[in-house]
Amino acid sequence: MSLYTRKLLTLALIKEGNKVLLGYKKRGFGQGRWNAFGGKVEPGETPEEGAIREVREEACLEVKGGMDKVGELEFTFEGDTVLMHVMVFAARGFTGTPTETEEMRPQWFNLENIPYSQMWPDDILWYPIFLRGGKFRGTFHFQGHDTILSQNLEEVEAFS
Ligand code: 6U4
Repeated sequence: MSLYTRKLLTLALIKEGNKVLLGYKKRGFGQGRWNAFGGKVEPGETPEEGAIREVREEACLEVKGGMDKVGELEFTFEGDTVLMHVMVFAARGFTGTPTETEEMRPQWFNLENIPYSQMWPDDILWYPIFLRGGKFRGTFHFQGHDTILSQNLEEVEAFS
């Protein structure tokens, strides 16, 4: 029996040409970092629906054509019984103009200028897989929010 309480979360990646859209998180979990968009999956919605809703709420964009599942991540934190199970999706398309909300300040970044030093420390490990069109599965155990104590990351062909 696992001692962890699993929480299902989403992370939505928006890429267009040689740019990715990140949001500067103004409050909540990951505050002060450039994050992808996402949050808790609500009762009655699928993870993909949850990711689409978060993009709408946090970036003011409407996802078009659905999303592809590109990653599956698990995060645990030393001394904490919560396991964050994060399903990572990439938007196939979108409409609208990224607009600042109470929670996030969206900004486009060139792929050569992704601000990894101001992102979660695991991001620099898996973004390159996503950016070359791959899929990934990873687990990261943190001490605080800055130090990865142990990790496992693999590129996968598909999700079972
Ligand atoms: P509310 O709904 O305001 O209480 P909030 O504090 O905004 O929640 P939450 O829990 O809804 O945060 O979502 C946390 C978000 O952070 C999810 O999209 C997953 C993402 N996330 C968590 N750990 C991460 C990590 N190590 N690397 C990363 N994203 C992470 O890139």
